[in-house]
Amino acid sequence: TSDRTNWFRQDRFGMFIHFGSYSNWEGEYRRPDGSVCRNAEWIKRECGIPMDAYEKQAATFNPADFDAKAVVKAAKDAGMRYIVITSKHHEGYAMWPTKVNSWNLRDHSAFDKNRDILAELKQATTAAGIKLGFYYSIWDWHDPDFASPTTFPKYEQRMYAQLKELVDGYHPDLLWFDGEWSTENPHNPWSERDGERLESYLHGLSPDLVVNNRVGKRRVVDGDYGTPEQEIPAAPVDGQLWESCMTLNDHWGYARYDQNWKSSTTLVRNLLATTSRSGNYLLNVGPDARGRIPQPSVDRLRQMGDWLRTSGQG
Ligand code: FUL
Repeated sequence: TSDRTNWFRQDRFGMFIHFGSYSNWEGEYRRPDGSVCRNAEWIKRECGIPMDAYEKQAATFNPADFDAKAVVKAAKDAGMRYIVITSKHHEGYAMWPTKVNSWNLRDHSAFDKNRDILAELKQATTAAGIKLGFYYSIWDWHDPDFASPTTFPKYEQRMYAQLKELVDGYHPDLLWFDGEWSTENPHNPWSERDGERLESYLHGLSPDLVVNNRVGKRRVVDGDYGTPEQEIPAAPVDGQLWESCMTLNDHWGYARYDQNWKSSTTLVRNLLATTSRSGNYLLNVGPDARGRIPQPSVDRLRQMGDWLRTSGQG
């Protein structure tokens, strides 16, 4: 319904957070032969890291400096009114204490077992009066049942169970799906029916959930809104709601070596270009291995907020 998207149509500007066990690599993998391979949230695949080495690295992940209040403050200072954080990226690692498997931040890390960063973010966003959404990748590199047609239904059941945990346990306002385009998926690709089934399951759990179009096949009828990536479309498609997601530098996840930051002038221009075409702008930050948003990102968010406030747009 359009009621469900009321807040989304008004709120316009959000913070995307790419944070996972990949963040612990900080963008660099030293191969056994000494050469260095660079990437961010795709490091496992793009650098061909064997699963045992990847798991070993995740076991040392300790984002002790993750500070939900500071994250929410950075978002609010920028004029952002919602946050979407990766609850599970393609690597399959859950950022909450899922009971579905042990490949998660509580059971497979060096992080404080009493902490739950999604719960902390929920509390901080609620206190600040802003919305919270979760990114969830349908594609999963870790679950052995994902890539075979005979076992895929077992994976799908676990995916449904994880999504129920997220919706019932954290009451997100939005779910941001991704990875439906995987060519490894035995449904090859994820079908319209898969998307429709998942969407109605989720709305059965929570009718108010806003869902992006990557839940299905990115048709206008899939989910509530379109998801152009790293681009600002000239015009909306068939009156569809849309949200353009974009990086602050050249990566979504943290990459220590990437200092190619967009200027705040460019960022404000992008925000205005997007909102003037009735789109939302979802601007990304990638916390480092300790869970801190890089200072150049914080600075730029603040500068955007300063501009919005002095120009009376905030
Ligand atoms: C893509 C992903 O493959 C990227 O890693 C990133 O999450 C982007 C927003 O969506 O599909």
